[in-house]
Amino acid sequence: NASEGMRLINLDEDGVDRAFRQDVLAGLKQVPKAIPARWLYDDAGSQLFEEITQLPEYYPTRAETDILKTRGGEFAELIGPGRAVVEFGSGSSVKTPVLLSAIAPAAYVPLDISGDFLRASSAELAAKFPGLPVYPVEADFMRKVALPDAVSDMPKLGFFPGSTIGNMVARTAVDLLRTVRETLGEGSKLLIGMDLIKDPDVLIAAYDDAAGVTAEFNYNLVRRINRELDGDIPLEFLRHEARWNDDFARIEMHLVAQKDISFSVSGQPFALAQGESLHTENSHKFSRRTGNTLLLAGGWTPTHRWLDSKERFSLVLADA
Ligand code: AVI
Repeated sequence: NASEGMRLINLDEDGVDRAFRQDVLAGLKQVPKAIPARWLYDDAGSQLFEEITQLPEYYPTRAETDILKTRGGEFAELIGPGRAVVEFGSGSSVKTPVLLSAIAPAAYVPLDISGDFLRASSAELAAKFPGLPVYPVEADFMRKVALPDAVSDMPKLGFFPGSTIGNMVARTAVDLLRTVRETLGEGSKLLIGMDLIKDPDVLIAAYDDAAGVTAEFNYNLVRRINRELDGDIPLEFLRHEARWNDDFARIEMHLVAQKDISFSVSGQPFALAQGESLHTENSHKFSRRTGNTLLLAGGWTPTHRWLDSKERFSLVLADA
């Protein structure tokens, strides 16, 4: 009947919630238990990530900004003016203006899955660059995106900062790089941030800061599960842990049970034994070679590479 149909349609349209529930329930049934890192970023999580980027231990944001600020002349020479800059993610209020000032682009196209974030950051940027056409596109860039007609004849520069590529396992990262190449087309370039392998103590401090902001970022996922998926996970018995996985060259975030616990999520029962963990994020780190190999596998030929003055982070320029 009609009302039944409406209810079903409403449920179907509630796509995010369904995907969240499905990912969390599937992840809790996995061995070892793991939840995809994308669910860390609700409003509270995005706010906490912004705070993380300001922490003394979290060097990637400062290091990448340092490269952008000091190498503007080289970017201008290698990239040239008149490109449409297509940013994967809705843009940082600091990094994006530095790049745009350096290379004199013909247009700026931020892509983001969150329309609210996208509109706010696009308005801010348009105010800073009054002559620059800005065409925000609300889209999931894990799939090929149709760019606005206005930029179809312009050469493109993809900008993918922050080492966000490192939050994906290699298979997903390669799929994304190939999709990015399809979105941008032949003759385009890509400027991508890749965090570097370094002393594990430095890495662990960056993901387990003294002020406990990264721990809060991790705990926020549990709060979100409890709130949105009717869970009763006892957060007081979970401890944030940043672990260096040397075989896979990545920092992992975990929530480790301090004693045997049982709980339910969406009416389904689960348990964690003492010492068992819920794996919530990977942040892969790269060497020159592993970074280049990943780009090549994704269809991009690296041509130039820059490090910050303390050699903690890399920005790589590649050709499609
Ligand atoms: C967004 N991403 C690149 C961050 C990183 O460093 O992997 C997310 C993050 N997780 C904990 N701290 C920061």
